[in-house]
This record gives sequence, C-alpha cells and structure tokens, in this order.
Amino acid sequence: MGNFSFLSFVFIVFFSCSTFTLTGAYDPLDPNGNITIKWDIVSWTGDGYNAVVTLYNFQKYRHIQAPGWQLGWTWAKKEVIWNMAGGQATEQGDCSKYKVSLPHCCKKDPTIVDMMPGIPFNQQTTNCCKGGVLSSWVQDPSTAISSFQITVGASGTTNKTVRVPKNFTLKAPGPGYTCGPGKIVTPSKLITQDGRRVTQVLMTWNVTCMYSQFLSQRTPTCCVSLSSFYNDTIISCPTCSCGCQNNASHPGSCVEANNPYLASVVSPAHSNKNSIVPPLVQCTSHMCPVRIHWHVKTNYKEYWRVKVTITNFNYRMNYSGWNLVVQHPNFDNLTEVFSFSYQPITPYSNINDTAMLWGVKFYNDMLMQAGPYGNVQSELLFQKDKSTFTFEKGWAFPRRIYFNGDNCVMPPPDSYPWLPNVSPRPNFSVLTITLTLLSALAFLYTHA
Ligand SMILES: *[C@@H]1O[C@H](CO)[C@@H](O)[C@H](O)[C@H]1NC(C)=O
Ligand SMILES: *[C@@H]1O[C@H](CO)[C@@H](O)[C@H](O)[C@H]1NC(C)=O
Ligand SMILES: *[C@@H]1O[C@H](CO)[C@@H](O)[C@H](O)[C@H]1NC(C)=O
Ligand SMILES: *[C@@H]1O[C@H](CO)[C@@H](O)[C@H](O)[C@H]1NC(C)=O
Ligand SMILES: *[C@@H]1O[C@H](CO)[C@@H](O)[C@H](O)[C@H]1NC(C)=O
Ligand SMILES: *[C@@H]1O[C@H](CO)[C@@H](O)[C@H](O)[C@H]1NC(C)=O
Ligand SMILES: *[C@@H]1O[C@H](CO)[C@@H](O)[C@H](O)[C@H]1NC(C)=O
Ligand SMILES: *[C@@H]1O[C@H](CO)[C@@H](O)[C@H](O)[C@H]1NC(C)=O
Ligand SMILES: *[C@@H]1O[C@H](CO)[C@@H](O)[C@H](O)[C@H]1NC(C)=O
Ligand SMILES: CC(=O)N[C@H]1CO[C@H](CO)[C@@H](O)[C@@H]1O
Repeated sequence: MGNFSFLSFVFIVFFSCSTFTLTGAYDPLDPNGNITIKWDIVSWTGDGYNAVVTLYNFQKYRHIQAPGWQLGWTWAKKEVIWNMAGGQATEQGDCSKYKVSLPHCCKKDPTIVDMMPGIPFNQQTTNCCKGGVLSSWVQDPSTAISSFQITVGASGTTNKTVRVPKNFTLKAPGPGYTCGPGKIVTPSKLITQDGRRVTQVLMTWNVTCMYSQFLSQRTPTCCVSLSSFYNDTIISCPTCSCGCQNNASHPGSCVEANNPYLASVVSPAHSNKNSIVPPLVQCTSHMCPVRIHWHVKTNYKEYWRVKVTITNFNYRMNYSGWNLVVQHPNFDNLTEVFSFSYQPITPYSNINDTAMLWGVKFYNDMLMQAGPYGNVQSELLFQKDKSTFTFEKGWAFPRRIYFNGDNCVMPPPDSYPWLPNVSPRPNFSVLTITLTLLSALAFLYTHA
C-alpha cells in the first residue's frame, strides 16, 4: 500500500516534469514572452532617414545582463550608418568609397551595442546607455526598454524606396534568441513631453525575437538540492548535473575552493569587453555554476517555513538582477517573503502555483562570484491549507525551479527526504521519549 502510493507519486512527478520540459521556443510559464524591436523612421534626410530603434523585453523572467545585448542585421541595399547616438556599431568596416566625410559604419551586416552608463549627458538619448542590460518585464518594466538613434544613408528617402533590413540577430550572454523578419506595421504614435500633442512617425517596422532553448547552451546551468528539519539527509544535486569532473581529459575544467593560487587562476582575461566569458566553476560533484537549496525549516500549527539559498560556484560571474521562478502548490497561500522581491506568475489565471523571486535592489540583487560572498538567501512563510498540506511524499519540495530562465536539474523524486515515520511527528517523539525513559529506568533498576 505504502509502496504503491509512493511509486505512483514518483510516476506522477516524473510524468509532470517530462510533460513540462521546455522544447523549442515555447515556454508554458511565459507563452507570449518575446523581445520586440521597433524601428521608427522619424524624419527623411538628403540620402536616407533618421530612426529610433527600441528594444522591449516583454519576457516575464528572462533578463539580459552584462555585457549586454548585441543587435545585428543585414542591409537589404547598400545602406550605411552616418551617425548613431545612444548606441554604436562594433566595427566601422570598409568606408573607402566615401571621400568627404566618413560614415560611422559601412558594414553590410553591422552589429550594434549599447553605450555604457558613464557617457556624457549630451551624448545620451532616452532609454539608452545601460551597457546593454535589459531587466525582465516583471522585475522592472521601466528598465526593460533600451533604444538608440541611427542616421541611415543610401537607403532611399520615401516609404516606397526604403527596404526593411534582413536577418535580424539578437545575441545575449547565456540564452540565445531567434528573430523573425521585420514587418511593416502601422506607424507609431508619439506623445509630446507636455502630453498635449500626438505625433506620428513616418514608417515603422517590428521584429520579434524569441528565446530559443536550442540556440542557448544545451547543458543545464543550475541544479537543486533539498533538506528538511524532519530528516538529517541532505539530498545534493544529482552528480554531473551540469558536467562531470574530468581530470584526465579536461585538467583545469574546475577549480578547488581551497586552491592557494585561486586568485591567479580565476583572474579574468578580458580581451574584448563585448565578449561573453565562459564559466570557471568550483569543483563539485554537480559542476553547476549555480545551486539552489530548498530547506524545509520549521513546522508551525498554521504555517510552515522554507529557507531558500542560491549559491554561485562560478568564479567568473557576478549575476546582476538574478531571478528565480519556483513552482509549488502552496504559493497560493504564500504569507511572507523575507528578503527577496516576489510576484506571482499566473499564465493560466486559475492556477496560482508559480512565483517569481528576485533580489532587493542594492541589498541582494547581485549574486556575487564564487567565494565567501557568493550566495543570497531568504525565507518563505506559507499558510497551510489543511486539505492539501503534508510533509509526506516530498510534497513540501518544489516541483520546478528556473534560475535566470534556465530550468534547473532536480534530484530524482525517489531520493527526497522521508518522514522518519508514517505517524505524525509529535506522537513519534512522545513514543521515543517514553521508550527512552523506560529503558533508562530499567537500566537504573538492574544496576542498582
Ligand atoms: C510579444 O509580447 C507582447 C507583450 O506580451 C505581446 O503583446 C505580443 O503579442 C508578443 N508578440 C508575439 C509575436 O508573440
Ligand atoms: C507611405 O506613405 C503614404 C502616405 O504618404 C501612405 O499612404 C502609404 O500607406 C505608406 N506606405 C507604407 C508602406 O507605409
Ligand atoms: C539570411 O540568412 C539565411 C540563412 O542563414 C541566408 O540563407 C540568407 O542568405 C541571408 N540573407 C542575407 C540577405 O544575408
Ligand atoms: C510593434 O511593437 C510595438 C512595441 O512593442 C507595439 O506597441 C506594436 O503594437 C507592435 N505592432 C504590431 C503590429 O505588432
Ligand atoms: C582532480 O585533480 C586535482 C588536482 O590535480 C585533485 O585535487 C582532485 O581531487 C582531482 N579530482 C578528481 C575527481 O579526481
Ligand atoms: C564582481 O564584483 C566585485 C565587486 O564589485 C568585483 O570586485 C569582481 O571583480 C566582480 N567579478 C567579476 C567576475 O566580474
Ligand atoms: C496568488 O497568490 C498570491 C499570494 O497569496 C496573491 O498575492 C495573488 O493575488 C494570487 N494571485 C491570483 C491570481 O490568485
Ligand atoms: C531520510 O530520507 C531518506 C531518503 O532520502 C531515507 O532513506 C531515510 O531513511 C530517511 N531517514 C529517516 C530517519 O527516516
Ligand atoms: C497522534 O496520533 C493519533 C492516532 O494515533 C491521532 O489521532 C492524533 O491526532 C495524533 N496527534 C497529533 C498531535 O497529530
Ligand atoms: C488556509 C488558506 O488560506 N487557504 C486558502 C489558500 O488559497 C486558496 C486559493 O487562493 C484559498 O481558496 C484557500 O482558502
């Protein structure tokens, strides 16, 4: 009987995990998540146009962190970029055709990056200059937008002669994106600063880019470990969750935490500020850059408490603006989150079992590189719903966890900490105490 229900629990957890596994671009927790690029032509020039290009990160919980986004495209004709503000092309390319004044960029397939925050104010434009960092829409919609201005030449000067660029690409650290074609849409309307007049741009096209599990690195980047107050066993991340320690074929693939030369080994070799640095992780059995630990800490009459700890094992990364998405059926009765920000994520409005958690600004929104400060933690207090609440069969553990939008590897359900006994704990301990007292008395009696 007990074995049967446990096996069916294992089956159900396994089945629900596998049906929810992300495939391709579709994400069941954020079905409409996308990054939209809007290209507004605001005026015509002698040989082209001025435009404002804006990136909107409409994804609920995927952000773009330093070193930021890189936007690319292929010009449809022989266009050049005369000037840019609030962003820049990474390479000028061959501008030898131009004699009098030199364009900013003559490449057929330019790559644009954001400016860094420190540039002079007279060179800044609205929503620019955040080093390419875009927060997720739930964390902060006001910083989920990035834009730059561009002056294009040799493009045609009417909406009949201008061509939409082709093959848009959006690169970001970590996850990969695939972009659709640019589509001409109804021209954007802009409201003047005093809010008293609405103007309309001359022409607009939109490009939609979707997160792609396929383009992103295939190996997982995080794993989950579990523990509880009612069982001493700590269930660690599955071995080789993100890779295996392999001294023979990859010496130096990881670093021992107590290595005396740690500082010299991990010193980042930044050749290019825009390049994405591969992780250098601490040697662990799971080899993941990030581990999430879920500890069932306390049982009260009406409530129960969980401690969540996120640990960074990557010596080459400070995770700025990190976020966690956690699925557990008790999130509909979450009472308090102590030192993280929280918002429920409800893609299907009747189910309220998924929470987004992220750091408090200037307090723990930065998960520091591996080492003594490389962790953040918080406690969650849930109110028990008597009809569903139980410590049995691993119910108190999360069903799924994402870190920065990546699905974390969970321990197999049959390894979850068990209750020491099927009977409730207070009865069990009363029994234990009685037995202990009895045997102590017996001992005293026989040795008196
Ligand atoms: C992109 O996201 C926005 C905001 O959620 C949504 O309105 C739009 O339909 C999405 N676009 C696509 C192509 O899914
Ligand atoms: C171009 O502009 C004209 C009006 O100037 C407008 O009627 C037409 O729809 C526009 N075409 C496109 C593709 O935007
Ligand atoms: C766009 O990309 C596709 C596939 O990579 C390629 O076949 C095509 O030639 C590219 N178009 C241009 C204009 O570069
Ligand atoms: C184009 O993108 C902008 C900004 O996200 C949005 O407001 C507009 O509705 C989009 N247009 C279409 C046709 O999707
Ligand atoms: C890998 O090599 C290092 C030093 O060479 C050693 O300390 C470590 O124990 C080795 N790890 C494994 C799993 O063999
Ligand atoms: C992380 O941040 C700290 C403090 O700002 C800095 O000293 C360290 O170099 C950063 N590490 C990385 C890998 O960027
Ligand atoms: C989900 O639960 C949270 C926490 O109790 C609550 O704040 C939120 O309003 C709920 N949302 C829905 C859609 O029920
Ligand atoms: C704790 O849980 C493990 C399963 O993860 C189980 O093997 C062990 O017997 C449990 N300990 C007690 C005291 O029940
Ligand atoms: C102790 O066990 C009995 C049945 O054996 C049960 O009725 C009672 O509710 C339990 N006490 C507690 C505090 O759970
Ligand atoms: C005990 C308690 O507050 N239970 C509530 C948990 O949340 C669900 C759905 O929001 C409510 O219906 C319960 O009453």
